[in-house]
Amino acid sequence: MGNPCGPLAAQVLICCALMLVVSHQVAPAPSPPAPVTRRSFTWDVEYIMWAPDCQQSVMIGINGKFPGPTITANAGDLIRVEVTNSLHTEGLVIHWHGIKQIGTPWADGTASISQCPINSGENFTYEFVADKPGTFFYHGHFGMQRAAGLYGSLIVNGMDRQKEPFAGEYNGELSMLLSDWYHENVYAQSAGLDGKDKHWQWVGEPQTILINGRGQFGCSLGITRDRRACDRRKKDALCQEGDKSERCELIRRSECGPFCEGSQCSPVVFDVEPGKTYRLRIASTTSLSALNVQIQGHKLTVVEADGNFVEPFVVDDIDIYSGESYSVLLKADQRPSSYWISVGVRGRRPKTQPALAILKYTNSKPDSWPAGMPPETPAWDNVTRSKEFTYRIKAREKTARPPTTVDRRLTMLNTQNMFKGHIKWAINHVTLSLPATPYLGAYFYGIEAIAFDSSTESPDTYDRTYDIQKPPDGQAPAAKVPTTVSDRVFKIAHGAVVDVVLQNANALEAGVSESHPWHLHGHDFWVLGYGDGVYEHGRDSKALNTESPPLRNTVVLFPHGWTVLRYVADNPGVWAFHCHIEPHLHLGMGVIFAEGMEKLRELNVPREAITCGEAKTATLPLAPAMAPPPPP
Ligand SMILES: [Cu+2]
Repeated sequence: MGNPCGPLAAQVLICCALMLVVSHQVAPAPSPPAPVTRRSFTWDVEYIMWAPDCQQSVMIGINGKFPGPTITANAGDLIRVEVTNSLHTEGLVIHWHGIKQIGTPWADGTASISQCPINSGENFTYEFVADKPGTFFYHGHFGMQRAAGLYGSLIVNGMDRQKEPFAGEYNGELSMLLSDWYHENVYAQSAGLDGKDKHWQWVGEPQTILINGRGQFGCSLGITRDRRACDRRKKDALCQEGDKSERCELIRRSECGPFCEGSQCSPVVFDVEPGKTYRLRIASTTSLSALNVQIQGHKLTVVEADGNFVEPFVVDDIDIYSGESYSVLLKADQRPSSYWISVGVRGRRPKTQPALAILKYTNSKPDSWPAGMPPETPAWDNVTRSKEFTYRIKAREKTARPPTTVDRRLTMLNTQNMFKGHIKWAINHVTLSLPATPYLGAYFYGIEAIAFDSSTESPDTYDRTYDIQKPPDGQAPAAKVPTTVSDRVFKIAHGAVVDVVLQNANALEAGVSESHPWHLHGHDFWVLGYGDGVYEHGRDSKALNTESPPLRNTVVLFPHGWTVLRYVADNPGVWAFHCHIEPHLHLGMGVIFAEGMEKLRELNVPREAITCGEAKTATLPLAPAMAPPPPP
């Protein structure tokens, strides 16, 4: 496959044109186009042997390394990534989490939704504009490839950094990409999740939390359940420099202890200068775990969430769910020394040790470990504390406010269900299964009728007699709606203002309801509010925050509670909206918004992005279903 994108100028023009359509602004007087910076990358994606937590595993690497390279760009830059799939037995896509893909929905990197998976041995070029500054990341969005290690950081700075809010308040930047790691490979994980009846197997808790791709399994820097194993590793790590014996080489490559220099699992050390302030960017691409981050002896000032500046507030620690990102200001205002950074599990009974990193003042004693025990992250089941943190996030002054009139309201009941012996997650009793033909291609070529179930839309609400406090089998007969598996979509008209009420419910087990971080592609949304129990529009809508709701791309739905969000459907494309917990999405916890499809012909959709499944054979040669726009 060649470069799927049109010439640079055309690309930029399309984006600019769309942004103008979106904001309904009068076109400014013509001026020479600003030079666009193109940032190009060539990536080879393959399975590699790596020891992210001191234990050798097979994982997905980019250009031979894990995690993938960090992309740093400025807002307005054109990012071009040529990806070669060197995974010999499977397809591949990469999603750019937090990038809106304005005018380039085919570059969103979602298999079966925005594009065909890149075949083994083939390549594909993503080309898109970094539409705004923020802390983002990228990750696999096919099968469970994210959980296999396919991810990395994507940092977008403001076009003029000095004009960014808070720019004058920090001297340097630090970056922390959080993830979790399983020793069982993703094939075994997904086979277990797909299993029927007694063959169904939950993935369980991860073995290790990773910070920038590094962790220490069972050996949290000496604070370990198995002291002897830890000591053994420590001893093994004492290979002298220059010792080229096979044993030492092996130790260095894989089983090297956390104390061994140059190890793939040595703890991350963040160097800071005393008296300076840092913008610490934190993003989470965990497969399962909700996390809490704290730094011994230091306060954190939250200033950014998912690429949007928020009203600053000071905390001792932050909660972060998969799919979220934050920037916090960190002042190196303590005695010059070393301090622990702890990252612990929230919301699930932790069987995973907290991850540790070190904050090190530059003039502190070299090689000194922090004194004292690492800070203990809050009790895993203290949901009230998580809510308190989350409810404090408010938009920074000057953030765009949401429209006040709403065109469409969708209420989404989140349930866990049995379907023909399989455990699934469902939205309004429908569990998502993706079609072979990417939706975007189906619409582009006008073959929706054969590509997926386009006879009806997904249900936009649920039977209000459903008791969210009870498991599905405890429901009254009228509310016992059978679960179906479907690839239906919501068709959203271009420009519509959409409210989504996420309504949590009880899982299969009595008394259990889980937190779900919901992520929307192609958009930021305003988080209008949260609450416990059932959302009652007449009562609860009055208390929604329409004055300072934070803009985000991921939001948490708390157990047995509700979350309301609003977005403007101003970005034609087919966008996933789903729980960011990898095994939950695998079990069907998501919906599809086919948005502004009437505008699709205005986009320069590259054929190789969307030609597979029925699109390959339906009509040859394929022609777009809609006539191209007239020449200017
Ligand atoms: Cu979930």
